Amino acid sequence: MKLTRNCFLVLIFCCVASQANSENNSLIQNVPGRAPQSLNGKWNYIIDPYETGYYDYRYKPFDEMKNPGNGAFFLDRKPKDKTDLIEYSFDDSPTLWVPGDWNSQDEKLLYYEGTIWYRRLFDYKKTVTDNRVYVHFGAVNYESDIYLNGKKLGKHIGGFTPFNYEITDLLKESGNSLVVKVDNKRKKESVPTLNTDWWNYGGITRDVSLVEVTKTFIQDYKIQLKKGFDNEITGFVQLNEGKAQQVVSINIPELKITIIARTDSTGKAIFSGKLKKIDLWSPENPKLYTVEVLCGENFVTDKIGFRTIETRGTDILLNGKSIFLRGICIHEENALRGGRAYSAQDAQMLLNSAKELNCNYVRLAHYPHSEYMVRLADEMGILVWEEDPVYWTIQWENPATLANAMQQLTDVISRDKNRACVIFWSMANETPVSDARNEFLKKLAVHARLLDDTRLISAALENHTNPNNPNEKIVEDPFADYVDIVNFNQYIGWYDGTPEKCDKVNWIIKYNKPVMISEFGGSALQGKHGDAQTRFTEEYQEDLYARTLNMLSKIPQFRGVTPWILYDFRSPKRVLPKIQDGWNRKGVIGQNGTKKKAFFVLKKFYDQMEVKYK
Ligand code: GCB
Repeated sequence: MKLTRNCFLVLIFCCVASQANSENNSLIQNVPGRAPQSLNGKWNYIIDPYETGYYDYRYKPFDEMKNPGNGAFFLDRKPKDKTDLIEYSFDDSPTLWVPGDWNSQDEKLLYYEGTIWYRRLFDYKKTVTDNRVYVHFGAVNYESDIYLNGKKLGKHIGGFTPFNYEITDLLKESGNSLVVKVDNKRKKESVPTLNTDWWNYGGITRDVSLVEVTKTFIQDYKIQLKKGFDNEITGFVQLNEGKAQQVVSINIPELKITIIARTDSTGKAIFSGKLKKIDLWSPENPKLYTVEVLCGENFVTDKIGFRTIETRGTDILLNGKSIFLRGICIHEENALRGGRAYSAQDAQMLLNSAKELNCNYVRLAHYPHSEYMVRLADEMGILVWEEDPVYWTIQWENPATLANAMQQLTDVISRDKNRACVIFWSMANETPVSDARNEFLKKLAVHARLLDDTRLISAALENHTNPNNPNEKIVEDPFADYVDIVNFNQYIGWYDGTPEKCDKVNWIIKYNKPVMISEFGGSALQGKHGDAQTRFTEEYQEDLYARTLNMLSKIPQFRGVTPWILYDFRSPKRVLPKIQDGWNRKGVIGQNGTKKKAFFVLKKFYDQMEVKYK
């Protein structure tokens, strides 16, 4: 009996899933470049901690029923007459701003983790009858079920990557109801898992837009320098349909180049072409070329930079020249507002601060940040590390967890594969070594290389102390054999002794690869002063920075560093009253935007490194 019931449920689930997948819902490349219509703005919302609008009283999901009835919120019903019983109303519910997290918009939602339903009404008239229309979400944290005019478009898992659904057949010219059930409950099997050191901001945290495209259109493309060459571009153009023999052209007008290719039966055209003289992209010269991709009447324009990145022995070579990465870690948060960063202005604020430090590089921790960040980094000449949210302890042996991590990695690579600024794909942060974890990370690394062989693979690893010598620190991790750059986090002077310990420590790192320190730091409450021995003072943090940088400079393979972190950030783990009050204080800039003393130590070091590597 039990078996029959389970089989039945599986069947129903398959129906819903295959319905959603019957359209082509692969990611659309370069949404900002396709004149999208924004659905940002005020959305009505209903807080639903018991998921009353999703499950009936027998805990069966309404969206798996033939006739869900009046309880299903996604139907966005109104009473037909005065006898009709409907116990919710989007029309009379308050509004939240989209994009944005819910926690910082309403005090009673600050700590909320659970389900909130969003609804937005809109009209849309296609410019050409035959065209297709997609709805695109920059990111929704963490799980979302999406419905248009009462029909389910699909379910998306993962809080930091984009997704889109074709809505052509469901779209009306007026009165469309787009309903999104967002659930940010942390779960053991999720990526990230239950335990993190950042705020679990919930909501539709990035832009929502409608994208109108021709019936056959350029869904995706990759245009990059061929691995190992600085005078040849290669890549692909993918149509949304499996149409063969379609002529595709890639034009770079400034270089007077046109490359023609033809699609195969899957609608994919692979191309390559020589370039005569090209101005390579670099932090000193963030040159972006206008690139046009055409197929019949459909075309997309993008701005793309070309550069090479590789390692040779212990050097990182950008366009063939050894570089030192003067970096800083960044969370996707606007500290001044105390909420998720989501706009072009937020990205500008964060990257301007990194520039003020004289950075040529940022680590976007601990999950993919918005497309605004990487597009702006491309323009500003800031190299970028992007990271899969495989953080601390996830379920290494759970195939669904691996599939989830793999999908998030796939989507960020898919979205940002044309950005010159992105040089690293990071698989994970501070994960404990075990056979299962090593296998998990190896699979991610193999997958990332398969999707993109032009960038470097890394992960923020850990270090350990020689049991016979407390001043000997060792970096040794089986996954280090699979990365291009050995990156590790270390907190000598904060979690491990006091800053003077830095003066005594000797590092043993037996890898003939570039070594970077992906985190170091300590907390200081901005404006709190004292001597350098007093925890949480700016002086302590300043001293820790000076001694750490001195210590790290002695590592022969040292080629870059991203201290933890640019701005203070919210974390429910940080409960010390009057000092932390829900904030991790390791920023070199405080919650109010004021630079701490450590900021200037770091800047001075970066000024010196810039000269050294000129
Ligand atoms: C780490 C983590 C980072 C934390 C930081 C800290 O190692 O990677 O997410 O916020 O330490 O402040 O303890």
